[in-house]
Amino acid sequence: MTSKTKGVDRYEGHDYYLLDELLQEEHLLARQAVREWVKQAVSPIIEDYSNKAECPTQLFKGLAEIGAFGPSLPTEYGGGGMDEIAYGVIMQELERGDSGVRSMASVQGSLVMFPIYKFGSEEQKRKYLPKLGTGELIGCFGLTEPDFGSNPSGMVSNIREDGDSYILNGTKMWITNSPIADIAVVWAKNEAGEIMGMILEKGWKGFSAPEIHGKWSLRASITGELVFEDVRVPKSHVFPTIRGLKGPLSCLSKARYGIAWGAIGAALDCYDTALRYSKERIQFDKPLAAFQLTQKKLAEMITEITKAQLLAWRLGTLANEGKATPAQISMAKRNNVHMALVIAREARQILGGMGITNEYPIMRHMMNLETVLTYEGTHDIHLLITGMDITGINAFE
Ligand code: TGC
Ligand code: FAD
Repeated sequence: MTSKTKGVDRYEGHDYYLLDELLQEEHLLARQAVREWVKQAVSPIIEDYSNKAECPTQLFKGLAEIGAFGPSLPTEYGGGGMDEIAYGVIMQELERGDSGVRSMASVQGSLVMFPIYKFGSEEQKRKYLPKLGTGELIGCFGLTEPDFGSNPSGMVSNIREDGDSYILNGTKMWITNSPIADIAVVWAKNEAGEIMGMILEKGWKGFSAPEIHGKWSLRASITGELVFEDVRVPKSHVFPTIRGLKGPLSCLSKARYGIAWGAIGAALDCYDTALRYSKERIQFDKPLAAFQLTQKKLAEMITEITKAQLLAWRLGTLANEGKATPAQISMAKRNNVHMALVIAREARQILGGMGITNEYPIMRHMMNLETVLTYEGTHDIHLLITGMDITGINAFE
């Protein structure tokens, strides 16, 4: 039996450079708790949910219980009160289970709770954050539009003032959790062309969230649109002071940081599966692991995983000191997601034909990682962010 034949999960982690010695007790405890939860709640069901293209919504409650929503936000506002490295290791363990499960936590914690915490009025924080932290309310984050993905500054969703309210019109596209969300953090332009953020509640007149079907990637995560047809948004639901693209982009920094850690989890699961399989599968009277070409693949995988772990750890220490820049976060997100996708492809080869089945997690991770490479800023957009940072020249336009 190899690492994870459907529903059986024998994963124990890999730490080639003894990086655990750099972690504190609270990080190790948090990681172990999430690892156990993934084995018990995610691994036994995830292949089936992914196969059916259905979101395991029952996991929201468990995610809240293990502290996966806003681990580094203050406890008085529904967060976990831990540091950025704890947040990172939690995302890593979740994505070891499935990128879609990590997405459930990323969106809730970093794209819904974080903006309300950072930009919301005290009333908005008190009203929403505790219930988001316990999973009693589920949120989504609407930035991307049908015609404005990589370039959100061009968005056409708009609000106009009308007495005590704003009237919102527009459409958001590719929104994780939107069809099941109770609230949506939405970004739209005011009459002066400034981007503003607001909190919408499900059921408001003119507000709908149809599901997007037909995804071959992130199939255990639900994705939809947000459609606004003359939606009346009370002024008390608008973030009072934040204006401009830096509002939503700062939420993306928080989520991209989590993905930089999360992607390592998917890579570790693929590596772990391939390593075990290669020791057990016999061809030409030898285990696959005895062939030099297999060893090359495995040795390169653990090298790349170790480099990614070092990048994430250093980024985490910078984030704890408040020094991690958006460009540093872009570098780690881009490198680590691409690393994971390359490893998934190599691991799939080691399993031969078995690698394409859902008896093993590899193909699911590989398909998921195609989304992770694209959302939260595409692979190329993050390269251009690094390019701009080191040259001072904007090559986007
Ligand atoms: P630009 O002029 O560069 O910046 C506008 C203002 O924002 C500031 N800023 C940031 N602030 C915080 N964090 C960041 N990462 C920031 N990046 C920029 C910047 O300093 C400036 O501030 P100020 O005070 O001067 O106004 O803006 P631009 O229009 O040129 O755009 C730059 C670009 C292309 C890098 C940006 O638009 C971008 O990152 N595009 C990618 C879009 C993206 O990532 N979308 C993600 C949508 S959400 C999602 O995918 C969720 S998936 C969730 C899941 O399921 O897990
Ligand atoms: P485009 O912007 O059209 O890009 C297409 C290609 O062109 C890419 O390869 C890109 O790198 C390249 N390109 C674009 N501009 C340039 C340039 N200047 N120079 C060089 N190359 C360029 N968004 C949300 O707001 N909230 C969510 O919850 C959310 N969840 C998502 C869930 C899923 C499953 C997916 C697939 C997407 C999600 N997104 C979400 C949207 C995601 O952030 C966008 O897909 C992403 O930002 C890219 O936008 P796009 O798909 O419109 O691609």
